[in-house]
Amino acid sequence: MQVSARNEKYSAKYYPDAVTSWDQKGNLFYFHCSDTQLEVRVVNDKVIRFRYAPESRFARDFSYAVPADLQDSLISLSAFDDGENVAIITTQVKCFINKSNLTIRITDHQGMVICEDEAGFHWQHYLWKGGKIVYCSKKIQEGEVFYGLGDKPCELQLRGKRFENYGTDAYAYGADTDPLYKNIPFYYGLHHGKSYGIFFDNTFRTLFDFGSERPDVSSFWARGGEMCYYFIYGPKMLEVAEEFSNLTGKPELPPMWALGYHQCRWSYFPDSKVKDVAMEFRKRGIPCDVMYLDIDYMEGFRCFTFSKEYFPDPKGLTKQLEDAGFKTVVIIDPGIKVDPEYSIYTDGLKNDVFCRRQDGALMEGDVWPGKCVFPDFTNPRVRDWWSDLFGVLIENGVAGVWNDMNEPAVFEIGTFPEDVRHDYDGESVSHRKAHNVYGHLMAKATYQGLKKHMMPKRPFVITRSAYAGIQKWSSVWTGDNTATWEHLWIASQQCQRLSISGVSFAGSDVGGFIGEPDGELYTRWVQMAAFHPFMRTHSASNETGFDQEPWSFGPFYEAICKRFIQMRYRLLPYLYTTFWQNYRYGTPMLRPLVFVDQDNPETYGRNEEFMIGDHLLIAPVSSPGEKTKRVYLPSGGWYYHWNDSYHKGRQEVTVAAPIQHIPFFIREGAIIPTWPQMQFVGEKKVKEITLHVFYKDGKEESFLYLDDGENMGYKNSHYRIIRFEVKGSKNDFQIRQNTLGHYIDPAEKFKVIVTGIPFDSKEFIVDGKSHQISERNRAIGKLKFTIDKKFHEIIIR
Ligand code: MIG
Repeated sequence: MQVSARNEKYSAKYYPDAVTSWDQKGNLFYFHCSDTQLEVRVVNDKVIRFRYAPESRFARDFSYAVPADLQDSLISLSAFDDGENVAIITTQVKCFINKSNLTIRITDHQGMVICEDEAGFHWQHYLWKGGKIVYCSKKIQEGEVFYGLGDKPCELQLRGKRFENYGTDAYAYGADTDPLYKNIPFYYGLHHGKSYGIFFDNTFRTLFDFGSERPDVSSFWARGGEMCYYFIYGPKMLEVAEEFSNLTGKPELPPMWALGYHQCRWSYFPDSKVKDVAMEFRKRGIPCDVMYLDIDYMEGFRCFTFSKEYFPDPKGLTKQLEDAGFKTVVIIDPGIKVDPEYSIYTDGLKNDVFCRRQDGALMEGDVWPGKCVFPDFTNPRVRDWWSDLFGVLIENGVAGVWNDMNEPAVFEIGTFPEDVRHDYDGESVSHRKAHNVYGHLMAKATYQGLKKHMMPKRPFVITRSAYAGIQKWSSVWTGDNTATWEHLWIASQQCQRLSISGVSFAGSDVGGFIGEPDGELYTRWVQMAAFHPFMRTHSASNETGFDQEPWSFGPFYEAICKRFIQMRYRLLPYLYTTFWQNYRYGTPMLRPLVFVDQDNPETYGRNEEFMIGDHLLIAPVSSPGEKTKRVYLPSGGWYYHWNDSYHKGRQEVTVAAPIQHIPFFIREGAIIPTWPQMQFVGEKKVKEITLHVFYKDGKEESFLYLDDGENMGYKNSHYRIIRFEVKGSKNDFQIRQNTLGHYIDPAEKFKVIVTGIPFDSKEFIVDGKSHQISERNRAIGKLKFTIDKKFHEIIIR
């Protein structure tokens, strides 16, 4: 029948037929089928991009994740046609393109299949919305597990589940809520100890299925746009993460103060309240670097204004805070109030910066200020316009900007209707295509604005919504969580997952945004967040007028929270070095256990422990009343922080977990740098850095990165990198260092504290000069001495 035939045509899925011809131009390959085409771009020896064009029409080659100047960098490349397949070969992988159906099979050089298509590329008409739904399906390999996808709140391992990305203001979400705020269409597969990544660079609504629909098939698809994805080979998961960062852009270094403790509230006002809270930190000796102003600092929620009533002298306020060692961060939402008296609105109209509906009317919607219009951040001209607006904030002493509501969120209707038009850097598209990058590009424009007005100081931006690659411009937080134990656990999953999705600089609202935690929950959250890259307490206003600060739960909990915030400050050189690794190599700061020990299937399903940096393993307590905690230790040897006991890895240990402790371990052979306790970054000039050294029978390396912590000079070799190597045997232990870079660090001494020496040591030799080991050196079972920072070699025997 006519009708059903027509239906069939439009509901059918179309699969590629045989390759009729193929050709190669350098590292680009084209495969022609009767009505489809595939482009294969070999980016480097581990990274291959596939673009599949139904009906042979490629889209514009453009990305909001991958910088346009990405350099292809290959060691070697060859290709041959064996009649059945075309094989593309690099030093790392072999990629076979099946000429009968365009399916892809990628193997390593031993012939092990890493990633293999099931049906591979296919598509469907999308009659109602236009364009095509583009698909790719792959075989799930034996024992394969999956990770990644940004801010998903569930457990780390994703097999058996299905997800979608469409940025959503997910107030009070739960562990099963999907989608959330961020859109990071990137995942890892791991099987037989080898891993790869798939980055599906498509900004429409994207979907991922890891064996939920069919148990042995994984697939991803989008409701529009192009089937464009990158295959990234590891085989180490950390290598996949680093390649993904290479592709989507590495972050800059944050100002060091942003690693400190942040205090936030919806909202602290008037200005006297902000000052009072800040001074309370100093009075109680709880370190803090940053105070936030939430929406009530503005004049009627008008962005880039200050309330005349509550913040009559913003410059005076930020100056007083600065004098006491606090930076001020203010919120900026995308909604611009419709108000003919408001210059940003009128100027925006004049410059035609606001989004329009398909028929030309402005996109209007209610947010906090009432009726608003919204800049089209997908337009480079609008981003420039927006970036100019930040002058007024910088002049008033603001040090960082917090972008909220940029999914975008709109009252009543949730988000923009799909017909809203966007420039999309010159393409003119509907909201369907721009939705998932709206907040991403707002953060980009904000970052651009801060840079423009703050140079040579480093900007600080934090955003709620994002697309892949956000790390280039901004940090993130996990949105509107609740004050429950489940959410403490969720925050741990989300921060780990964001970290492996390119976005290390992430944190949660400590204690929960919605509702009130009790002292125990708040304290456990502080203990965990002390080891997260971003640490901020934030909470919403409520009827009881309860404020969420480290002292809100009485002196018992205050003392514990204080101890952990202090510990974070002493650990700043270690944390900062971990930021440097993320900036320099794209290495995730937080690492799930599977990233540390991927040959060991015991780690695949572990959610409870994570590592920060190379050497610290943390096991947050996420249920009330816990007295002990079972912790799985990955391979290697581990020292338990609270009593220095040594434990072999690849086993579960049970440790005491009283409220005064968070279980944490240090890798054997590690050198953990710390510096003196401070109330805020830069309070004291550091004269001496302490090196906590942990004996290992064998070798291990550690790093210490130093620079001025606030300016951009590190990009021009104003930094110092110290690489330590330790080497231990049954009767001696050596520590060596070498350094790189031009920065002169003011600290002149290292205080060295060695733990775990198994032999009866008599002397330590520093660059050939021997020193006797006395009782004094040996206090509390550790060896301690202070030496010139420029040493080359220490031998203990
Ligand atoms: O509709 O600015 O996630 O951190 O305090 C709520 C007020 C808007 C949501 C953010 C939250 C912030 C709040 N915002």
